Amino acid sequence: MADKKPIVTHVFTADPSAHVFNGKLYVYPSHDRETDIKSNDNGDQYDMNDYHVFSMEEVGGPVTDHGVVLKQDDIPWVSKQLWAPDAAAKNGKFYLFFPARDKEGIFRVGVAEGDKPEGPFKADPEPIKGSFSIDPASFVDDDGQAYLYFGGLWGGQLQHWATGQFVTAKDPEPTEGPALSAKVAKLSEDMKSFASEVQDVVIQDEAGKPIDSSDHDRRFFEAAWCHKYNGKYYFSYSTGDTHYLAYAIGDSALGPFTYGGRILEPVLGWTTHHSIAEFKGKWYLFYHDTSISGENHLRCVKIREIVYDEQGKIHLAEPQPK
Ligand code: FUB
Repeated sequence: MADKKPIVTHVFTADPSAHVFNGKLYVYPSHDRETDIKSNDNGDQYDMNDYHVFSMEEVGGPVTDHGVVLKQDDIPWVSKQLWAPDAAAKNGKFYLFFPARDKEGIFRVGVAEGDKPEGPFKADPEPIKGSFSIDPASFVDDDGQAYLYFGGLWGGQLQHWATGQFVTAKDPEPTEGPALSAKVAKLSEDMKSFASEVQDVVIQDEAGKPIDSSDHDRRFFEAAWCHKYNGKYYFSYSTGDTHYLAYAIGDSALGPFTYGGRILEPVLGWTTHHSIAEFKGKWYLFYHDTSISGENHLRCVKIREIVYDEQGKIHLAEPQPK
């Protein structure tokens, strides 16, 4: 079985967040670009400065590039690095959530509003109050309550927020005890602020013990996503330096979530990042790899079908090529 083709090849795309709006499938990715910045564990080479939106009527059909829908120059608080975004719809408006470094170099999450799923989007002049770190992922529950998940280790700075304040330290990711957690907060009705305290997304093992920080095959690293299947909440994420996409299942959008397994084995390239969405009766995994460029920071988005077994476990519909 040959590997999947990228959804587009005329620009580099990564970190795909997929949603179905008005019967069409929309993908909100990062827009990777060439840079002279040297690669490092801080992710300085991921030096993106705008977003495109893509849409399609069918998986595998033609993909429309809606062009630049938001750019760094139009966001007053941003200094650099427009990383992995997500989108949401509420009350007839569309919202783009995005992480970027502020003028002090600290990652925050911003929000931009638009009238159409394909944008354009206008950013609020300040980041969401109380937001920090990277990789925002929104989830609007059946009762209309919206949530924002976020967080990412290493270059994503989550380890600097263990005390609730930004603390500079050389390598503060813990090596024992419970792993650092992704974060989640309820969003306000207008989607522009947090309507609850920021709390930990706790991932536990089958015995109810939080995943340990030494367990790099299962601990949260970055790329949070939440979706609902069959009344259960699925929190999925990247394990970072072990390069898996993993998931955990819970009874509430706020968790706790019990580790359920892996969705995807390592892809070409260091990062792995995804979203999951249902479209026309099938479920899909949206992910990226570096198959076009061979460079970690120049990625391309792909789509694979996933299926659920009777226990609610996630499987790829077709095996992943080695
Ligand atoms: O695209 C920049 C960063 O790389 C994302 O924020 C992470 O999830 C990783 O994919």
